[in-house]
Amino acid sequence: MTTLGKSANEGIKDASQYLRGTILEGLANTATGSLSKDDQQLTKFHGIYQQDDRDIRKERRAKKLEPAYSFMIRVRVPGGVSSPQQWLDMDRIAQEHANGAIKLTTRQAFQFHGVIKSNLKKSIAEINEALFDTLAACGDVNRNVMCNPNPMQSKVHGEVLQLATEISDHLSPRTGAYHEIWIDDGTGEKVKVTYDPPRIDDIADPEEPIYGKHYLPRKFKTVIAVPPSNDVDIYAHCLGYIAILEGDDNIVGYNVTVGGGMGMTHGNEDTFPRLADVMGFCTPEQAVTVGEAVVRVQRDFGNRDVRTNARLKYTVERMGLDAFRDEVEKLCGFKLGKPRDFTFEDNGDRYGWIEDHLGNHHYTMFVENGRVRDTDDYPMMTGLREIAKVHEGDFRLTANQNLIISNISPEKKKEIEKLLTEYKMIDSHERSALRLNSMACVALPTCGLALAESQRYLPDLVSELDEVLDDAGLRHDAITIRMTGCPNGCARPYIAEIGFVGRAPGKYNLYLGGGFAGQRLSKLYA
Ligand code: SRM
Ligand code: SF4
Repeated sequence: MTTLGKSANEGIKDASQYLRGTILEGLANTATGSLSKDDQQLTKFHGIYQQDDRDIRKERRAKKLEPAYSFMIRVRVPGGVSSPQQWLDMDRIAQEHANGAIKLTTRQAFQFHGVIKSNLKKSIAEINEALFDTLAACGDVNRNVMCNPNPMQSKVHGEVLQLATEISDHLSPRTGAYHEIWIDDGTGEKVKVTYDPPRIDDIADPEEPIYGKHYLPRKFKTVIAVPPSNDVDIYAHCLGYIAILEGDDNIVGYNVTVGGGMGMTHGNEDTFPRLADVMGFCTPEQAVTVGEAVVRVQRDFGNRDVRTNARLKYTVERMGLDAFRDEVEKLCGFKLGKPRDFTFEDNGDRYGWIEDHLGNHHYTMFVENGRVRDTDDYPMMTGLREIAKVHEGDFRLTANQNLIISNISPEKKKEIEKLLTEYKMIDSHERSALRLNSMACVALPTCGLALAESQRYLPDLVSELDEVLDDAGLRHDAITIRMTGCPNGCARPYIAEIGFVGRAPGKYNLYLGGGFAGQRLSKLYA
């Protein structure tokens, strides 16, 4: 059992009755569009953030109105895979309950913005009816598990996707709070949530056998990479698995990485981005147990007093990799193997058409900053809806905020191609290589932490840089460029070749020199 840490969030978790708080009462209060301060922390565990439209904050204040509150909902999509029906459901929820757009995030998830309080419950219920959920999409728990969306090796993709789903299920919170609050089963009775039992037998808390009532000290992120692609940016995450292959498609195990993270605070030298370390090797059968052990070590050794130093990267930095590995091995009851050789070549996506060994086709399209919406000259959202109506394969969200229309049979290819052409998506990747390797976080107007613009500004900056690149003959040279509206690093700017990090409106720190495969941190240049 963890002891109560000094950081304010620890007290909120402690008093929350396993993430219930007073969320139900807050939803019923129609006098305000907001929830109480403590409940705002708790709803994160349910995949929900309270926000307000920052573009009109001043105007509302002048009129003595409360801020224009609404909520962001993050949908958990293990491995980023969605069926066409699920795509249609997300599209409908965006139109009916949110601001009409879908955001594909840097962690292979869907986000809806602008959901008002009275629409929250039906949105979450409909997301669950679509067989997705939002539990643990945010909060101090293991979040959406990412994996390489690899369209080329379908057997390998199948295996890593299965592992991503298993880890995601296994590390999900067990509390019945989510179902009680958001999903009425009509009986008025508390919903009993059952999952597979923990693999490590030290159950201190029957309600939350893996996490305990204080959950983790901070957010926790897991990814699976398949070399030579590092599209999931494994070095930026708490826990990672690097698939080790023998032959073309035989996964013999995984190198396990720990301790990556991007977030820092301007002016606080105790906070910093950190690349993950390779800790050892495990077999496919051991992978979930190792994940659970890493979570438990972070649960017990992470810093619960100072929240800015609570991420796993600081735990690994403080303990040292060897001591951390010792604790993990103690819990696992077996030793990790020596890491195997691997090589990453890049962290970008492979655009355009690819045919796999089964003869199926996959189309990776560029979605600038993950913003799926219709504009006057680019009806992308409508086009994807029309494709989803006839598509029989799946959609895969990439960790670079792009989209793969996947598993298109040879018979269906012409029909999909026609729709891609009709809705102007067929040449989505006919852009400069700089733009194709660009990424920006949401920032203004919804993100409460943004210090500067990001997704609304980077496209214009890239247009200006394109002219410089054209003059230099570099239009087709892939260079990663990423922008964030604050130092939290949601678009992983510190491992891009060019990174812009917001300091204040119109002001950015410029970082240069990250590795093309996401394997090296950049340096502050100006
Ligand atoms: Fe993030 C907080 C958006 C990926 C590091 N992030 C936020 C919040 C929720 C702001 C808040 O706390 O109020 C942002 C909501 C903005 C909005 O209006 O939607 C936000 N983060 C995003 C997304 C949507 C950016 C995007 O444009 O795609 C990404 C959602 C991913 C997902 O589906 O789960 C997103 N955030 C990341 C990443 C990238 C990654 O994980 O690969 C990072 C850096 C890696 C890491 O975790 O170190 C990241 N977000 C943060 C941090 C800093 C954490 C830290 O260690 O200090 C915060 C702030 C916090 O946690 O206190 C944050
Ligand atoms: Fe908001 Fe900062 Fe994340 Fe951008 S990097 S979405 S500004 S928290």
